Amino acid sequence: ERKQIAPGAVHVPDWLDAAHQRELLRACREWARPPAGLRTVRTPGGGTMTARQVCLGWHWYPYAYARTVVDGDGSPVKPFPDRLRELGRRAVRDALGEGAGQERPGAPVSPYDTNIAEPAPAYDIALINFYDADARMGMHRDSDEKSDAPVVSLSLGDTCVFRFGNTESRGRPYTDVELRSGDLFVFGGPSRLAYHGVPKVQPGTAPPELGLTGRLNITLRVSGL
Ligand code: MD5
Ligand code: FE
Repeated sequence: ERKQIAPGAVHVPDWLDAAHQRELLRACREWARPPAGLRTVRTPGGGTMTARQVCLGWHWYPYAYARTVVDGDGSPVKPFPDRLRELGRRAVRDALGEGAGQERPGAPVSPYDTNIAEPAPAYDIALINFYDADARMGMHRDSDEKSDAPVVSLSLGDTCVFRFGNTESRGRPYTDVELRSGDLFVFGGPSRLAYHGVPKVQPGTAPPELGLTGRLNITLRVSGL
């Protein structure tokens, strides 16, 4: 089942089955271990994000990317695994359709074959956000990537209210969508730079057999770097 929430924003409930959810959770727990493990993100204004984060491939810190954990233990960031690159490609294909994301809009066609556009760049960043019952994410836009490739979002554990807004302001109009364990959301095209946030996590709603308290969200991105 695919639900288009806005142009380029597609929700695919239950994309990951129980076994794949367990496997992804196990990997996320492994990546969360030091060095370059789970950290609390501090914003330049002195604030603290309530969702804690792990990065793979490139390290995100407000508001740029680096190769080392510049705002943490200083370690090199963990590599971006091949299987997440493959997962990103499949997610875009399933959400947006065959061929979507395979071409870069506006890219020059190859000088060797006049009909074939250059391939889209591959997913090379994962940001993994760990939400406990009280964690939130304020309305923001993801504009630190130098690529307009769609962002792939995977949810595990507790259900949350995800607020999908507009490109003009943090306020209305917005649409609230419940994201559950195993759901896929792909944000591309005109939705890539929309404001969005997580106003609420619903404690105790995770599938009991998953063995996760709280919520975890994995985003796959193309750095363009
Ligand atoms: C989350 N994470 O549930 C969300 C899911 C983040 C973040 O927002 O920055 O880590 S990803 C949501 C997203 C990404 C790019 C574009 C849009 C939404 N959008 O246009 O709404 O932890
Ligand atoms: Fe975001």
